Amino acid sequence: MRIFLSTCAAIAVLAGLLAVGTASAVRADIEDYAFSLVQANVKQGNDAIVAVRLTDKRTGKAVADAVIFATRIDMAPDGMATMTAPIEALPATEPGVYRFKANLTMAGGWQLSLAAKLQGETGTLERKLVLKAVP
Ligand SMILES: [Cu+2]
Repeated sequence: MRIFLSTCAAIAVLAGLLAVGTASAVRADIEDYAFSLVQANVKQGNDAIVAVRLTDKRTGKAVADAVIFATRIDMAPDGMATMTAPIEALPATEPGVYRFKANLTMAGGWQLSLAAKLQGETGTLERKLVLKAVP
């Protein structure tokens, strides 16, 4: 009985360690990447181009070949969270830089919501970036 109990305890401790190790590894992976705006100000209009850079924070290097979705762009920064605009992906012209075309009809602050799937990483990287449309 005593042996049985201690074996169970050992297994429980081991399982706990494994669970903790897995959870922190997953979180560390996706948190190692960052989005940044190539330009914080973009020209207001139908064909506003928004470019974001995806980098690996551990190396500072650009990350190409990620699948990025611009899930939403809205004017939440200017108190107009319900004011959205159409946005579509454009072909990349530089590795690690992801470009979108948006119909930014109004000058002011816009919040871009991004979701990314990275090769070899579990989970989805979700970030929001604030840019400014200028006349
Ligand atoms: Cu607005």
